[in-house]
Amino acid sequence: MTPLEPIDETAYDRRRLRQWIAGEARADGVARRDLLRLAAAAGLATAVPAVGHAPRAHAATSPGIVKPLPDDVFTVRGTNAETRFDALADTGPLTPASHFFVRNHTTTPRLAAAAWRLTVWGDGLTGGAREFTLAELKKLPSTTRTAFVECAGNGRSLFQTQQGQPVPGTAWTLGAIGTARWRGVRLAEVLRRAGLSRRAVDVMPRGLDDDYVTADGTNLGRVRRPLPLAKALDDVLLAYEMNGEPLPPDHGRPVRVVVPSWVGIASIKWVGDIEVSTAPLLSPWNTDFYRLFGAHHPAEGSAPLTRQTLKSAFELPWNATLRAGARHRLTGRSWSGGGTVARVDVSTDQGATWHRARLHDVPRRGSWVRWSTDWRPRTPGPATLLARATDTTGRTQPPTTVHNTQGYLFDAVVRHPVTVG
Ligand SMILES: Nc1nc2c(c(=O)[nH]1)N[C@H]1C(S)=C(S)[C@@H](COP(=O)(O)O)O[C@H]1N2
Ligand SMILES: [Mo]
Repeated sequence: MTPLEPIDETAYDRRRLRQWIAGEARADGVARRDLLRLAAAAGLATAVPAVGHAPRAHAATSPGIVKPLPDDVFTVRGTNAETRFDALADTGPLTPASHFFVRNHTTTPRLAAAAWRLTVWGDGLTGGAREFTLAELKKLPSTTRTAFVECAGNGRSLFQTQQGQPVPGTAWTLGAIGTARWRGVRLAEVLRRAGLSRRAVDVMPRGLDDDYVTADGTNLGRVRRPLPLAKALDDVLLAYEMNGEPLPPDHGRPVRVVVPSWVGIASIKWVGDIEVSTAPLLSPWNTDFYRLFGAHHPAEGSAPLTRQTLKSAFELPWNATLRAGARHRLTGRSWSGGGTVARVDVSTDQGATWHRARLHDVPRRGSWVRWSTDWRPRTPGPATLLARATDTTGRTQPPTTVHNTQGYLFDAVVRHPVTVG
């Protein structure tokens, strides 16, 4: 297959909008207000509401998650389960499925692998639709990749607790991330076998879980989000194994998409079909959600989110008690969707002085690094721990994150409270 030129994302997005304006985009399930907003982004509409429509957390009584969610590992938040960062201290670079966070828009479906089919379809194929069974996918050349999956809203609650900016949505602390070794077939391989047209620009994987209905009763259909072809052909996997085991039900059994370094929503679980299109595709997950809205962003919203940002976390509970006069080994992790982590600095004195932490992993793209530093606190009382990562693109975690209405991509240095007792 001929390698494609890397695509400039800004130019790509502009082209996507132009095509949409020309009436070419398919927009099932996209509310009219979002289409208006996109039109405004291209400078074509005059009066357009500038306020982002923020989704509210849905009221779920049962999480709909299959695996056990012990209290010492998870915090249940609606239909989702957040990993406690202190519980990762016992794990290596790979997060066992027993500890991996779950983000479900609805509930985990129980799909029989033998009956499952992947349908690849759309006008971006040279022939008709093509179906693959799981057995067929497993016969194709396999690829194994270590990659984190992280929710774009990871760290969202810190907008409120650290910056006094309330934002709606799941109130994650820092545990909406896990790293696994995914095995599967490259999406590029499957698209090639399905007969990819040179005119294709977007692919849209869609999940087999239930339709997502917002709190105000709008049915947005099944979870789906378009992916530019350049990324789809680069490092995206259709994964059927996680850490050497068949995918667990909660993480997409039998097959999920894994989009390394990108916001978690791109990594569609329980994938049932993939549309391949010669026109840009839209879904609420790239128009209404997963863009930045608010006073500091374009009135029509930012471009759809792609790469994750830069973060660090201590493997300690919030308000942990550390004995005065003793030497403590502080451990944590840092990760970046942009480059690899180049260094991590830790401060125990409100940022007056910083000490370089020891890195325990070779930094790799799409993964995290574990780090540690020693601390002997002297004075009993409250203290704050800060960890600040710098990545190979030269970015360093800032003191504050620019607000956005849906609380995505929090990247500021987190003020982790502890008590010296
Ligand atoms: N079909 C489907 N895919 C999905 C979701 C979903 O609800 N349904 N949630 C997405 C979101 S928002 C995230 S952050 C990741 C979470 O993956 P995990 O539950 O395996 O940790 O899956 C993504 N893929
Ligand atoms: Mo997410």
